Amino acid sequence: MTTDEILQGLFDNTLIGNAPAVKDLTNEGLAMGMDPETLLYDALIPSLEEVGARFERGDFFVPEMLIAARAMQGALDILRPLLAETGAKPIGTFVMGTVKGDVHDIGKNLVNIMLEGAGFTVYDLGVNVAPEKFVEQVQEHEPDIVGFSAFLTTTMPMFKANINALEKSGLRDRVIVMVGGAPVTQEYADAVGADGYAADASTAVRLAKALIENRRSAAAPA
Ligand code: B1M
Repeated sequence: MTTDEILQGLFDNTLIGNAPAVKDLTNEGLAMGMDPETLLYDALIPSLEEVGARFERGDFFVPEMLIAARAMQGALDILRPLLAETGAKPIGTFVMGTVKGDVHDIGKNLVNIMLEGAGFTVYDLGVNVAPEKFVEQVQEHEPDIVGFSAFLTTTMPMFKANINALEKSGLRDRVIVMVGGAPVTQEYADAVGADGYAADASTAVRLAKALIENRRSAAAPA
């Protein structure tokens, strides 16, 4: 098989939710020396984008989205240790979750993988996380950053609800707030009062490092 055939096979089989084929092709691509990020960004993510486009057109329904997502998760299980570089020095702590009302977790999981690889300790609260749970976990872990992920325009307002809950508990000034997810924009992040927004996992890692550095240098004695 050529590398192009691996990428095409991954795209096609994710699209139809053929999880065993996606796993086999992922392993085969890696055995051929293909870069894990190439498999991810040139085949798996574009395939889920196509799933979304078909859902919007009414060609796909929720079950098709679900089996495509499961096929993608299988590939991610294989790619996870490879995407997370090892040996990075501890940089900071992150509490992360998908907001209340939202069960999309693939994007969040990818961000977590990259954060862990860059040396962050990540506490993943999972999906459908209520504001009270974020508050409780921020209190418990005292992270540098709390991250909210949302994939639905109807759940994005939970960013503001979460920030309000942090404010009410007196925690807002003690933690950096980052937001992200497919429908989120910088403008929206600014409007709800988040400290940072990233469109993808690599940008999220770069931004998280920069925000922590800024905060630490602002707190350091002159
Ligand atoms: Co859903 N879904 N879904 N879905 N689904 C979308 C999001 C949708 C855009 C599809 C479409 O219409 N084109 C649409 C939302 C429309 C809108 O709100 N405007 C939609 C809908 C409508 C729904 C339901 C309402 C459908 C229904 O029931 N009628 C329903 C809602 C369920 C709920 O949450 N309450 C639903 C359900 C599902 C499934 C459960 C079937 C499944 C999710 C499975 C899972 O996640 N375990 C699913 C899927 C798979 C999708 C699509 C096809 C793919 C999403 C995905 O995982 N993409 C999606 C279409 C799309 O997004 N184009 C769709 C891959 C991922 C890697 O995406 O955005 O590149 P990407 O991730 C980036 C960034 O987002 C960023 O980094 C990631 C990695 O680089 N990022 C952050 C993410 N979080 C971040 C946090 C950060 C920083 C960056 O800091 C904290």
